[in-house]
Amino acid sequence: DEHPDDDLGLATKTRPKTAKPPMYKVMLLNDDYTPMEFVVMVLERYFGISSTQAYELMMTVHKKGLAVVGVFSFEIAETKVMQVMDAARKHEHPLQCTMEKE
Ligand code: TYC
Repeated sequence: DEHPDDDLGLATKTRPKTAKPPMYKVMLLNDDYTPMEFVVMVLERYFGISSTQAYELMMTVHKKGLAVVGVFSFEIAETKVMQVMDAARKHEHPLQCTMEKE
């Protein structure tokens, strides 16, 4: 049986105490030289973003200086950064892609 003072009826939220892995934001940085079409291609190819969304996101980076293009586990984020940096290097574009813990 329930003692009258036991439950004040306040809604509380508890989180199951499971280890949740840290997530990493992958960001694209603006520069003056990388062609817009190349950035759009990178977003489509390596981040699976549709061409219209990729164009919008590229323009956000172009205007704001940088934008988060995705959030991933460490290993996936690291791979995305490497793929973008490799493609930029291969085409001799100064495009920069970085990751940061959320
Ligand atoms: N600023 C570049 C231009 O005018 C385009 C660009 C967009 C470059 C996004 C990098 O992450 C970038 N050609």
